[in-house]
Formats: sequence, structure tokens, C-alpha cells
Amino acid sequence: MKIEAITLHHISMPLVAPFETSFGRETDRKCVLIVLQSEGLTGYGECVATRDPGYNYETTGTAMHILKDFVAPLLLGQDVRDAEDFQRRVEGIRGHHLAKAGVEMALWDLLGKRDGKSLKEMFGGARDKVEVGVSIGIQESASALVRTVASYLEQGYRRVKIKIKPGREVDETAAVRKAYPDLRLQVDANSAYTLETADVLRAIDDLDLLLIEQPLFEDDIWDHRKLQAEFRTPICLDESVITPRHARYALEMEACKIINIKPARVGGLSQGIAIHDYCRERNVPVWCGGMLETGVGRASNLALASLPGFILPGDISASDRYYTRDITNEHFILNDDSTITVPTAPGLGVTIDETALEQFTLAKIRL
Ligand code: OSB
Ligand code: MG
Repeated sequence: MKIEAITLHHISMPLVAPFETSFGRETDRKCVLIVLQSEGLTGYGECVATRDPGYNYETTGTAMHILKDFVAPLLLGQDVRDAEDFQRRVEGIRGHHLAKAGVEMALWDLLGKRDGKSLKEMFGGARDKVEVGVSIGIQESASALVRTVASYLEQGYRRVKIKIKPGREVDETAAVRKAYPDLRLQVDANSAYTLETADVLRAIDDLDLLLIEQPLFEDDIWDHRKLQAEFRTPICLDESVITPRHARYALEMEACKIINIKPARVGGLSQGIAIHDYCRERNVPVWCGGMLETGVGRASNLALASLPGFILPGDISASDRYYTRDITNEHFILNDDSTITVPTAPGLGVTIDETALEQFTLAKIRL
């Protein structure tokens, strides 16, 4: 598809509640909406880089720079055939996966709209709705956390992930487990521990957790292997798996038993699918992670999570868990069985609420 114009919207959306992780606290979600124009069609993509380089090194600022100065010049006026063609064109740009993934998403939206196919159809999705859970940030106290968990269970979520950090893990996790002995529960450390400080996590190893997500350094796979060898609970990698190669390293080293696939972190939906396929052939469970996406990224995550290897519930909650007003006209709601329905309209299957987008836009660049 001939890329005729690219528009970048740097946006900021108020979250319904602050989201705190081991690396910081967000009250407003900053991200970049990427708009591609081609053959009379408009494709949307979300770059999930955040304001601060806390999750990984990218920020909305680096993404705007890389997209404007390096990615856009490689695409403008060019006929980009598909995701593979796109990946080949941007191969020379090292890293910056969140930036690239946003563009690949917009390209998929264009391709689907041209061919009258949903992302789910194009990916070979196997389900009409996907099982989801909720990711809960660090709360004021263990008892506050139990209350927050209770409110999400009342809303119908049947899998809970809690964020942990050193000193805020053992009591918290134990309190939730005590209140809900049968809850499907997992924890996420976002790289907050070292092999030495991770010793305290032994106390939660017998709490029957689904998994412990990314306890150690984001650039580390080897030490995760050492930790996994000593833990009964499956270790799940998030930050450390940034390409399909890393997925292979992790499985060959037995550094984890589960992989969290975020298409953004691995450079695009096509790369996420490749990791899914690799893990599926080896019977390694995967699940779809989240980055507090808007309706645009949420639609894309749902399509990906409809693939058959996504056997654990995703961090894909209903729109109202994140925002009172979203930038899409479509709002994702939680079904009675803790699932969300996968969009079926062509492309991402969502439309943009232009008034909302305008309201949330801090800066806009048309290329
Ligand atoms: O590590 O999974 C993570 C949000 C921002 C950055 C990193 C992570 C998260 C989440 C939120 O856990 C998941 C969601 O979108 O609900
Ligand atoms: Mg994570």
C-alpha cells in the first residue's frame, strides 16, 4: 500500500485511577497515535511508549523522534506490501520496538480495511472472545489491595495480577491469597529484584500463583534461569523477551516456563505472532500483556490473543478499567465469563472519536 501521509498525535489521557509499578506511578497515559493514509483509507496504530523510560528505554519523546526522523522517511511515498515488507524496511533502525510496532499496527489496519478482513481473520484467530484478567498497581497497604481485588472480582474479573516491588510483596500476596484461596493470581515485579534480593520471593513460591512475571533485570535471561531452577512457580518473562530470538534463548536456557507477549515490546504484531508460533510448537503457554492501551491498541491485543496458543488470560481489561473517555467510539466491556469479545469489523475494527482525540492531543505532526 502506498503510504501517502503519516500523522503523529502525541496524546495524554487521564486514567480512572493512578497506576503504580516498581518503576513509577502514572496518573495520565501518554502515548502516540499513528495515522497512515493510503489509497483513500486511514489506518490507526498505537505506540505504547510512556512518558518516562521506566518500563524500557523508550518514551513518547524518543518515539516521536524515531518515527518522524527515521521511520517516516523510509515509508513516505513507498509501496509497503505487508508487515514483513515493513520489518525489512525498518531493519536498519536498531531497537525502538514500541515505535516500530505502532506503525506496523496501523499498516495491519490499512491492509484489513483494503481486503475487508479483521485482524483476527488475517492472523488466523481461533476464538471469538478471549479470557482476560486485571492488572492491579501497587496499593497503599495490603488491606487496601485486598479491597481493590474485591472490587474487580465484583466486576467479574476472574484472574488477578498484582504489581510487586521489594518490601511490598510477601504480605500483599499472602493477604490476597488468604482472602481468595482459589483465585487465579499472579505477580509482576517489572525487573525490581536481583538474584540476591529475590530471595524474599521464596515466601510466595508456595502461594499457588499462576506465575511470577519478570523478577530480574530487563536485559537478563541467564539469572532468570538460575531463579527458575529454584522455584516451583513458573517464571514468566516480559521485558527480557524483545525479539523472537530472545524467546528461543529463554526457552533453550529454561529461564522461564511462560512468556508474556506484548506485540509492542517485540517490534510489532508480526513478531508477536512469530513468538506465539514458536512457543506453541513447544507447548509453552503464552498470554497477551498490556500497556494500558487505548481502544486502538486494545483492539489489536484482542485480535492477537485470539490465536490458539494464548491459553492464559491476557492483561486486556475493559475500557472503563482505564479511561472514562477513550479515543475510540467502541468501548470494550467485560462479558459474564471474564472474557472480552474480539472485534470483527475490517482492520482493527474500531473507529476514532475525533472530538476525544482532539481533546487529548498535546502535539500533532503531519508528515
Ligand atoms: O509490565 O505488564 C506490565 C502496564 C504498563 C507497563 C508495564 C506493564 C503494565 C501492566 C498493565 O501490567 C496491563 C494492562 O494494560 O492492563
Ligand atoms: Mg509485565
